[in-house]
Amino acid sequence: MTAPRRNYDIAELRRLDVAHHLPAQQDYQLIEDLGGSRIITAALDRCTIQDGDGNQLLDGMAGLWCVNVGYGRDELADVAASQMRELPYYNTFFKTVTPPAVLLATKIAELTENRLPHVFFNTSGSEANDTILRMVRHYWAVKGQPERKVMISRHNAYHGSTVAGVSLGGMKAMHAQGDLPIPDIHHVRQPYWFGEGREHDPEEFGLLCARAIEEEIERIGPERVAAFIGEPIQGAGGVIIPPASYWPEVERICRKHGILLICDEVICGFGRTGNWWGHQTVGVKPDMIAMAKGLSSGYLPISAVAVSEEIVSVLKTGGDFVHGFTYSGHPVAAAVALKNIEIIEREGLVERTRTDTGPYLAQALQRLKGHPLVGEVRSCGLLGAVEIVSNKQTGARFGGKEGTAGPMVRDACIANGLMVRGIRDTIVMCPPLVITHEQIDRMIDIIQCSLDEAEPLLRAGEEPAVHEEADLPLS
Ligand code: PXG
Repeated sequence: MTAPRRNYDIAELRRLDVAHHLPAQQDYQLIEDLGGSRIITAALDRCTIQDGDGNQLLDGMAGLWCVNVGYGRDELADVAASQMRELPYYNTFFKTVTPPAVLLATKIAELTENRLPHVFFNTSGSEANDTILRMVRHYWAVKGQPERKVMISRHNAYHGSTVAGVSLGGMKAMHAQGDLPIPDIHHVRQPYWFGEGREHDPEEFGLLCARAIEEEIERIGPERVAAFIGEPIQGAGGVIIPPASYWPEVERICRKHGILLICDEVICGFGRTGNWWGHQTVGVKPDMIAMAKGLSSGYLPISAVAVSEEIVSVLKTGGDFVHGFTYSGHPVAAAVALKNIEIIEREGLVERTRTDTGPYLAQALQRLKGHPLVGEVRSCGLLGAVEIVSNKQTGARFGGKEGTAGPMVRDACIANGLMVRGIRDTIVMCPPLVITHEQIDRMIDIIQCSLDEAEPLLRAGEEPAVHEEADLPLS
C-alpha cells in the first residue's frame, strides 16, 4: 500500500458536506443535525479503513458489499493508470469497441461456462437491471409475444435505485417515493424463514414461497408473464438465505410456464457465496444475470448483464436494440475488472471462501447463538446475518415492533471498531474475501460485546438516539 496519507481539515470537510453534498438514501436534515457524515479518509490494509478522527474500522461490509479483493491493490491502480494513458475513453456505440471491453466480455462468458456467452456493459447494478427490464420486454416483442411484459419479483428484494431498479425491487419505503413501481411489475412473498415462516418446516416453507410465484403467474395469466427476477440470496433485504428447496422449485415453475429466469448477482457474484455465482450455490441455471460490485471490487464503477444464446439469437432478428450508455464498456473500468478477476483467480478467493473462510465464519457465528439477544445466525460463504430478538423462544422483537435493534447494535459495533450493516433487527456482514481467521474472530467478538452493550438499552425500551443514521428505510 503506497498511498500517501493526506492531512485533511476534517471539521471543514464536514461543514462543506452539510452545505453542499447530498448523501445517498439519507434524511438530509438528520445529517445536518449530526454535523455532517463520518468521513472515511483511507484504507490501511486489505480489510481496514480509517475515518477522519483517526478511528480504525475493520470493514465487515467490504465497502458496500463490493470490495471483494480488499483495499490497497496497487495492481488495480497501476492497470487503471496505464489504460488511462493508452486510451482513457472510447464508446461501444456506432460499430466501435475497445480491447478491454471485448476481453472482459469474453472473460465473463467463460466464468458462466459459456452458458451466458453475451455480455452488455453498464456502470451500476441499477443500470444492469434497467437493461434487463428493457431487454426482456424487447425480446418477447421480437419473438412475437409483446403481451409478455410482466416481471415478477419479491417483497424486500433490492434491485437498485433507478426507476426500473426501485420498481423491480420490493422496498415499500422506496416505492412510496416517486409513484413506483411502474406498471406490470408484481411482487410476491420472500423466502424469509426466520421472519415469516417459523411455523413451517424450512424446506416446506421454501416450496410454499416458490409456489406463491406460480399462483401469481396463474392470476396474471402465464401468457402475460415475461420473467421472474431474484437475488440468489437477498442482500440489502437482510441476508435472507432461502431454504434449499426454494430455488430449484422456482426454476421448475419458470420452465413450466416458459418464463425467463433472471438472477441478480450484484452481491452474490464473484465468489461471495463460495462459487463464482450465487446461482451455482442455490442450484439453478438462469437465462440472464446482472452483476456489478465484485466485478471490479468497487475500484471503478462497472456492471454487466450476461445473456443466453437463445435470447441473443432472437434479438438478432429484431434490428437495433436501442439501448446503451456513454460509459458502457468503459475501457479503464473494464481493464480494472479484468485485473480484479485475475486476482480472484490467482489467489483462489472463490475456493478459499467455499472451503476455508466461509465455513470458518459459519462456525464463528455459532458462538453468538447462545446470546440472550440472538434468535438465529446464518451464513453462506462470506455473507452472514445475526437476528436480534427480545425473546429467544418466541422470536419477538424489541418494543413489539420491527426495526430498532439492528441500527442500534450496528452503532455499537462501529464505536467498537467494526463496520457492519444494521437492517431492521438484523446485523449483516459481507467482509472482503481476503479476510483472515483472526479478523473473522475479531468481527464476531465485537458483535458479541456490542450486543452486550446494547442489551440494557434495548431492554429499557429506550429509543436509540441515532436510530436512523446511515440506514436505509428499508422495509
Ligand atoms: N442489485 C442488488 C442485488 C444490489 O445489492 C443493486 C442491484 C444496485 O446496484 P447499484 O450499483 O446501482 O447501487 C444492488 C446494490 C444496502 C445497499 O443498504 C445495498 C445496495 C446499494 C445500496 C445500499 O445494503 N446494493
